[in-house]
Amino acid sequence: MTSVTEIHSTHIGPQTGIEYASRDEITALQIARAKNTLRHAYFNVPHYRKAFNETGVHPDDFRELSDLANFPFTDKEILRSEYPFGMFAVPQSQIVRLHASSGTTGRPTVVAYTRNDIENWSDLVARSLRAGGVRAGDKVQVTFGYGLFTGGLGAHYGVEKLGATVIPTSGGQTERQIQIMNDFQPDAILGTPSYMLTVLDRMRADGVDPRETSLRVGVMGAEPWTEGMRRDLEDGFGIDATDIYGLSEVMGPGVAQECVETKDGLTIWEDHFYPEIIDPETGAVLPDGEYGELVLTSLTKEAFPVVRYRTHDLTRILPGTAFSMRRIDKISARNDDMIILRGVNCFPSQFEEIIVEDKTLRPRYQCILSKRGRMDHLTLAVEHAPGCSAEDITLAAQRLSKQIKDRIGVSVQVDVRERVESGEGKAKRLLDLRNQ
Ligand code: DLL
Repeated sequence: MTSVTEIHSTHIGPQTGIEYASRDEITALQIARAKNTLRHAYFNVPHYRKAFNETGVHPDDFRELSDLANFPFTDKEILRSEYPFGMFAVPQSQIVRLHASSGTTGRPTVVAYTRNDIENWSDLVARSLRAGGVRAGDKVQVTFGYGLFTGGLGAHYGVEKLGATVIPTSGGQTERQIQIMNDFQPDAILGTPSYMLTVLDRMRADGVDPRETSLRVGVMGAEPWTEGMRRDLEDGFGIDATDIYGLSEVMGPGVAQECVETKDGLTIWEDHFYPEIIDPETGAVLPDGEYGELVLTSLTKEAFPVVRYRTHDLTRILPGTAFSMRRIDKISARNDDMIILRGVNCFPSQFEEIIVEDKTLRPRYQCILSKRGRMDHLTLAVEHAPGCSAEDITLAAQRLSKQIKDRIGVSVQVDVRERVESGEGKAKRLLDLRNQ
């Protein structure tokens, strides 16, 4: 059994863990582990064997990390077509857990974990939370949903592994969350940034000062959020808020995490994942520093290895700062959330950046795409702050549409409302009604 002191010596205090290893050591580890993963996938998952054979590559062709570019991509469509268990690389008797990601359409993707996979995942979430400012001995309220979604249980095991106390409230029931926060006095809270905003607003509406809670840090993720949203949450609760990234297909939360001391992007835990950035159009691998789509290869997963999984998340790779492992920039968008309005490409996060600057507005918003004749039409529904007059609302709408026109170059219809439902888990920022 790993004791709390051992966790301390690995992830805390002396900088001796793998996160601080030299680049050469990390590269050597990645080569050895990527080779194992390619062999494991090829010999145990029919899809990978077929795809490698069709591309004319074999795991033995892999000698250095750049060779990975010769291997085929994997995407969500492939995982869906193998629904439910076709991509598993071990017999079912070795699988201790299943999760699934709902996806917006059709079949979910089902992912599996062996006991070792759960151990590694818990270690990585513990490492992430530590980097994000949570400490052994803290009480941690987990508001990510528990169930097939990886957020709740993934965070839960990591909190325990860190040696902290988990308060598994799961998502929703905001009044109860606030009551528990008041009674149990947590030091840290984990959840989606949009839900954290809901909690903040509810406290204010109930006359509770959110800066008076026991909270010191928040570790938030599962959806894109801007620096402006971070400022709102940090100032609102009087906490440090850091960003946690992950996706079910690659593991769940804890693939990358922002460091509380630097808040300068998220360190990718490169001992377990190999990142590439590609041009989403051509599939070509781009050099570090250039923006594109993040592609991830798992390096240690047993039950569900993934080779060159296309995340659709847009970012760039940056050199390490707090750790020797490389970072990714905060993910501001997914390429499937891109809105093209009369030829101009834009993302919901660009609207968010403008919304958070206006104190009359709340960063609770939704982009609604519809058809006006043959043209695409975008309505931006945004919530206003409490206590606004009709005139305040009209002026705020005018300011916002002008700012959007000036800064992004598109015309949108702004609809300032008292409420915009963004859900209790991940906020759905884009509603596409064009085919209805
Ligand atoms: O959202 C896992 C997770 C849970 C991550 C809790 C962090 C915290 P999925 O439901 O499979 O898994 O969704 C994965 O969510 O490809 C991104 O588009 C988005 N996403 C996750 N974290 C972030 C983040 C979980 N920090 C998809 N910033 C990913 C931006 C994020 N987008």
